[in-house]
Amino acid sequence: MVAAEDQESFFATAPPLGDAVAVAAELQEFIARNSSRSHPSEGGGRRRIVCVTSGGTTVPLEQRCVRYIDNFSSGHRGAASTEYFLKAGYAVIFIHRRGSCQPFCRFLPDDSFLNFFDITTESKVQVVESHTTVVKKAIGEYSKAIEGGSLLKLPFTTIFEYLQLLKMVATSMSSVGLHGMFYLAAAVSDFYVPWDSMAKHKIQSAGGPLDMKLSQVPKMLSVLRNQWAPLAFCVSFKLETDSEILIQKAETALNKYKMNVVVANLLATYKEEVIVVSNGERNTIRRCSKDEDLEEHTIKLLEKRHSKYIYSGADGCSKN
Ligand code: 9Z3
Repeated sequence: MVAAEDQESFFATAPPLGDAVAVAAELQEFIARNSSRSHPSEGGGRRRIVCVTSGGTTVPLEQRCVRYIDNFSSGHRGAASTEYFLKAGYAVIFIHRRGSCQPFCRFLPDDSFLNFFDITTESKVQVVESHTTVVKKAIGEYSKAIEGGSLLKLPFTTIFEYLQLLKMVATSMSSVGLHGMFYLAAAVSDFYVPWDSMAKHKIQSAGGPLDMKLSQVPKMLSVLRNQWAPLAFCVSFKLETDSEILIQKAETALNKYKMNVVVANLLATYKEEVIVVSNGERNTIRRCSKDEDLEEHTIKLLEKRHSKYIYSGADGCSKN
């Protein structure tokens, strides 16, 4: 259990989000507009809203930050999952690390971006013929999501920004009830330097080796489940490097934080395979070829589980 004081002190001492008022207004508007729509899949009902978190959080070592600790995540999982949630009719709040992989941009090359363009004879720039189809498709799908008001993107960099955004989204989504989902794919720091004990200026090397004690980041999953959005369908991720402990750790998270589903993955194989762990069930999802997205199958399975959860009033797919 999270000690309530740890959680309160985290938020009380964190540097406040610069644009909190604007973000809160944007969120309220997004949630109100989407909840008044109907869900396009079979059975209809209220529009479902999912909060997808994506990318790694940083832990600054200095208030005027020169150095920071980072977490492993490109944001690919979250970006791909967002595309499949949109396809399934969900409205998506995409809380993502600044600069990480974005929905509908996964195909863009990291280091040869300019190879996508040509200067035409009229001195205009255009996408090269061989990439036109894929770029057109991506622009079409992205514009549909943005213009249709189904995708809201909220960026973070630090663990402080991430947890404040998650809290803001979760408390705003409590009105969505059973139709809300959290899909927590972001790689979240376990250890951090509390803001009030952090060096104000760049740590100097003249003082010799750095001896630093990190505090534990309060586990917010149980707060999310118990206080912020108690009715939402909650999916968290468990990343391990040791296959011997993966499932046991996923099951512990499932029970301890009362998640509906924990998606377990290993660093060595996370692009090829995930194990979807829920109360009494384990489903291994493997991709057959590199052209296939693991997330397509994962989101289909989660959509079905979420439907069952909604139609049985949360009991059919027990909160554990
Ligand atoms: C994951 O396990 C994601 O699947 C990956 C995706 C980060 C591996 P990429 O963004 O990678 O496609 O490059 N995310 C959760 C990692 C995490 O921090 N989980 C915590 C834990 O394992 C629980 S919230 O303790």
